[in-house]
Amino acid sequence: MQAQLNRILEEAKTQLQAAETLAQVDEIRVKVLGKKGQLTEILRGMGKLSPEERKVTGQMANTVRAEIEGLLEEKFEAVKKAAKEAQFAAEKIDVTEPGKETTVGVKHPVTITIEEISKVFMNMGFSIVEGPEVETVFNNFDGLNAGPNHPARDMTDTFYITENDILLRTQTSTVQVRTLQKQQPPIKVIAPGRTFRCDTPDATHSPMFHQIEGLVVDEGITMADLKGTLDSFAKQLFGPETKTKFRPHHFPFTEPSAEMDVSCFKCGGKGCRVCKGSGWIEILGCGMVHPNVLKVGNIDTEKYTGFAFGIGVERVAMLKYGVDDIRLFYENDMRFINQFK
Ligand code: 2NL
Repeated sequence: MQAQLNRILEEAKTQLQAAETLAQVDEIRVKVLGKKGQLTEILRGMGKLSPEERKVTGQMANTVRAEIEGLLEEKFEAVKKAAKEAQFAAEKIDVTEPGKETTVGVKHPVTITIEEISKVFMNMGFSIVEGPEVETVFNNFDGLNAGPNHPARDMTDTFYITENDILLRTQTSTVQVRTLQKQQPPIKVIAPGRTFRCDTPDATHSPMFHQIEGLVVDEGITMADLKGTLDSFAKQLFGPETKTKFRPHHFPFTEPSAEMDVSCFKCGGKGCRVCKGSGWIEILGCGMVHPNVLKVGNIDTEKYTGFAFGIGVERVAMLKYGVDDIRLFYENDMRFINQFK
């Protein structure tokens, strides 16, 4: 029996030396110390021995058990440590390796232009208002004094969502109609955003484009406020030397109405390609708000007057950056977009 104990010990030692995983170590533990293990069997068979033999063998069995337990514990720790080291090695990060290159985007020229124009008006005390691109026919036409027979309402000029009530806004004045209905004067807002018209795309037309409209309503607002505000805007956007001139025009929502030209920022007014030789560039439409439009917001037209204007964003961007085809703005060709860094 003592020879057997020695063999068990030696065998356990050899096997433990070869073990590489926690599972293998545990397998050895079960084989030797488990319920049906080799050492357990020996201890069970000790009943048949004489008292002296039992004493000696019992002592030896306990020594062997203690030694094997110690070896198991040692190997268990060693395997655990080796596993952790292997994991560390596998997950090691080379901090000297060059990073992955990331490309930083640029702002779209239309965004840059909207931000530039908005900044000028914000510095003059205007707030920015926004509204939905899908609108009611009332907010887009009737509320702006463009009655049922106005030509812009034609199916061929406007994208209708439903036959009579819902459309894609053709101008951002819809947002100002909403403002007039929500808020009493003083009102001083600009409404930048996307607008839609049934146009076949060419170098100067796109079915989707951007507008910034402005609206001021208060006591005692006159054409002088309109001219002063828009002249100051032109000088801030195109430079302090810029001159402005106002030509009579017609819009259903303003009376009187005008278009504003700025002296050519390229040639200073002498005449060049940008201004097509005239020295002037048309930049926006404007006018004194029609009383019928103020009435939509239940505004007392005896007490309050106002002025409004509309600027085509792409047109300003094309002029400022010398872009000769509006479609370039929507093609998402990075060779074009990256030029506006
Ligand atoms: C243009 C002309 C214009 C307005 C827009 C407006 C808005 C309200 C009341 C009155 Cl709520 N007018 N907007 C006025 C005059 C001209 O835009 O040629 N835009 C590119």
